[in-house]
Amino acid sequence: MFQKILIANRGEIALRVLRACKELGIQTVVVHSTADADAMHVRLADESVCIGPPPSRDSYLNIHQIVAACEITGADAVHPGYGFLSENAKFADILAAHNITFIGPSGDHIRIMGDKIEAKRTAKRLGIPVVPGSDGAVTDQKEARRIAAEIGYPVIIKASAGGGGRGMKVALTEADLEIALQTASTEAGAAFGDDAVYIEKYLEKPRHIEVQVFGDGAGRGVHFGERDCSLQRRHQKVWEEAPSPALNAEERARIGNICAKAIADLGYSGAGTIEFLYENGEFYFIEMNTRLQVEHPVTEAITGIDLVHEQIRVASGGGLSVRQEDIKFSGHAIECRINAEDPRTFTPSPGTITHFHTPGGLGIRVDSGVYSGYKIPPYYDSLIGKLIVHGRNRVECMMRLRRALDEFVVDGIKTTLPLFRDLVGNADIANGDYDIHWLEKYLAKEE
Ligand code: MV4
Repeated sequence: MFQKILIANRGEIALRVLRACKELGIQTVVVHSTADADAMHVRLADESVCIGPPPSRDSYLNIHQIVAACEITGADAVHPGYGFLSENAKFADILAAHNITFIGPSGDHIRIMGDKIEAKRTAKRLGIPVVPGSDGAVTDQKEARRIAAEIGYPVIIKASAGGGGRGMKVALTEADLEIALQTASTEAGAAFGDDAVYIEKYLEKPRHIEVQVFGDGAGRGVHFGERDCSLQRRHQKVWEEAPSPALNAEERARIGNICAKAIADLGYSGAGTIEFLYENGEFYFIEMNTRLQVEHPVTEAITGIDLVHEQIRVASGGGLSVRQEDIKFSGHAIECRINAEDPRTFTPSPGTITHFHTPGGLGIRVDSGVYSGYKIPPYYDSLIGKLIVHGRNRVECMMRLRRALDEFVVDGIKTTLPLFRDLVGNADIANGDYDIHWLEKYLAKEE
């Protein structure tokens, strides 16, 4: 097991990883920018190293500074959290070259999944159902027209270097195809330095359902069920739940087992998320994330398993603590992302939190790095905390969530709490009847 882990992140996820390290008796080092000197994770860590000025590229993304911090403090592993360097293959490779363990998959597996064309090809080879479309990159208009005619309109053009919604164009008919292909490719070249694009059948009203997987790097793979993350705005998830209200146990086991086997065959190590669009009872792979995700606590709530413990165990060579048959699903969990934003326009609202009071009681978890008197710096993303509620079933979970939202107090800044107080009372949400477009349509109506 590791002696000392360096946490290369900030905010609630730095605290989340710190808690796991403490439970496992592992010493902790955090790195931080000058803007985060007063952050909770800096106060609670055994050691801290200031690695630069506020902009991320000079601090949380500065690989050399982070490696130096490892050398100075004698850390034997790095947990990257999510965002920042968590899916940076070069960072994983550099750490390996310094004999420091990256708590995550190999640089090669990160690289494969970062290239969306290569990711899709790999998924298909491993037996995962994918969205019908081109076999690889599409370069000329004639080929694009042939493929689009074959799969049928509407189609979507996606950047291979994109992901998370960046660099996509929809063509409703052949008349739109030429411009869609051209603009997608030009935009991808400008944004990512890679103009490769591919074509897929455009699914009009899918849900976003993702499967949590883990590999031990030695040919074993397990799944921890799915999360439904359809409630999002501009590709930012807002509300996530497990299990998905749309699936039954048989569908869950079928897609879960396909994913677990794929992870085993790939020789994948650590936590991963296989993302699908789900429409008319079918799953279609879109992307794989090679990191721990913001919404991992809903999976922890329904399985009772600490996923950060598992990441650390696997990375240290101790293997997974569970076999597939040990993973049992119990009840329902919902996560609300509390952002320092206007609840309607989502305009960031940094500033000082004058009063912060979190709900408690059975089935309530709040992951947050903020406190009364904390000043939210304007340089980073606006997530200030997550409310995770667990109940024996979805109805109980929703009742408890409504109560928890009533107890939650965040004064001094705007937050997304009022939006969640509206959503818990909405009939579609109560019925689990929503797709990836639901929230944006709802917000447009409310204006
Ligand atoms: C799609 C799609 C419809 N059809 N692909 C957006 C994020 C990126 N991960 C993939 N995305 C989409 N891919 C096909 N073939 C619709 C989306 C999409 C979306 C997906 C998940 C969650 C929210 C979304 C919002 C808009 C579009």
